Amino acid sequence: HVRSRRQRQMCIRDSHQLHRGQQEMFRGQLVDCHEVPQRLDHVIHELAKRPVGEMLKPPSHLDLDAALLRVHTSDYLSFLSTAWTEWVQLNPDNANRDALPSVWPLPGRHAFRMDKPPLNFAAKLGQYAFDAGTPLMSGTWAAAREGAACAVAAAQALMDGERATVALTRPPGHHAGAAYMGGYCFLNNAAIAAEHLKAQGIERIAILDIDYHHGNGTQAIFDERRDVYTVSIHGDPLTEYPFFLGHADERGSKEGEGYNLNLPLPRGTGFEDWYANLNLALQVVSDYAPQALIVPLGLDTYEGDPISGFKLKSENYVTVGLALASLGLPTLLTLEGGYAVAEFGVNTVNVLEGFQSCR
Ligand code: OKP
Ligand code: ZN
Repeated sequence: HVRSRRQRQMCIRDSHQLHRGQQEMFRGQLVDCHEVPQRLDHVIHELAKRPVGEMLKPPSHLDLDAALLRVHTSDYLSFLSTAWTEWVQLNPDNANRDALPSVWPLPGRHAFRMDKPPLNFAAKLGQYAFDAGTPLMSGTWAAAREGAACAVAAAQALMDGERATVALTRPPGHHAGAAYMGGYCFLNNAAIAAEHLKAQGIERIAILDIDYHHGNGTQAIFDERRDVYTVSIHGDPLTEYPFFLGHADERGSKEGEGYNLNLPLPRGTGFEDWYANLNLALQVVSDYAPQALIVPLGLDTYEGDPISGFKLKSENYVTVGLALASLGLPTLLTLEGGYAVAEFGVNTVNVLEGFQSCR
């Protein structure tokens, strides 16, 4: 399938600013959100100084609903689309408060009734969210949709012959499952991009997640699939969020057995050990011989990240970008975590410049 591809990267912009949560529940108290609009503003600012490609907006004619339904259940999407209205209907004062869940059914663990979904909206939030750290507010649905539109547009641009495309998404996506939100994520942008590529005839896709946190949503979505090989390098879930998935013995199920690889690393891991694992992951991806690579790109592996525990330095991200490009695959990057806000732009663009420098 080797065709001549343009070397250009293309970044897709969205109206992410509509999503600005106020506070998240963190160890028993509400703290200011880490996942803030300024993150992406720093990336856009840095891209203006060091352009790596064209900045495009997703076209308006995209069939976004069809793209979302390839990954998410219709009941979850309809929950998201009416969530804010229902939250405010619960209590008019809620108009100034973000929606956060506070009660959960622990599906599969107890005799809770899963066959009688509650009508109470506070309970519905608990049905569709796996943590209390993911505020949903008035602009969340619009921003998440725009982010997903960027992912679809980035996937389409790969189909149209780009060498690499970047969906500048926020909120992030890799923790969102087919029917749940959590970890600041609502729609799984990487999975949506993968399914768009599949719908356009791409048969084998690798997803290599290098965010600090395990991409539990993406793993779960493709758990029983061998046409999408999921790989994740992340903080060991014994001590790191999202805690309940991401161990090395999770190799995929049924048809997908052998098509998931987790590389958990201890808190405190520095670049040398992390990079050895990246190269291991790249070898596994290369052996799979996919037609496209999707990289959920988190910059929270950075030494200065306030909620994470790896020790990568800003200059290391150039090497990371080069390594990703060395596979020579059509590559789509989605933006995930990274909470050292001031350094987020430089670190992100370092990856993109490193990628660009590969000949
Ligand atoms: C998102 B991404 C618990 C809050 C814990 C959540 C971290 C989400 C990271 N209430 N923090 O992978 O960067
Ligand atoms: Zn993360």
